[in-house]
Amino acid sequence: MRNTPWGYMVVDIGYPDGVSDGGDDMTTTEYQVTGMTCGHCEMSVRREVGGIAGVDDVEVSASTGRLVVTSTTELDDASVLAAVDEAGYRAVRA
Ligand SMILES: [Cu+2]
Repeated sequence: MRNTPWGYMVVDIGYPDGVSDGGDDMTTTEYQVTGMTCGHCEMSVRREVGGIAGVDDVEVSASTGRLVVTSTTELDDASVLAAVDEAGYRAVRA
């Protein structure tokens, strides 16, 4: 875990994100999470995964177990799996 998750965001502000013809380097990665049962579970996962440097958006569903992470950089699977583990659940790359 990095101490300053916002460091990446600050660097990114200089980027022209209006340009979307291939210049958008957002990465979406899907995972399957087991053990979530309700909205609180979703929230814990969202909070932990959202704290990873470079993560822009986290979509998670307790009913399907689907976790979709949008990030500004290619994510290290291990850090996402560790974050989910930290929240108290298990994830595998989908
Ligand atoms: Cu729950």
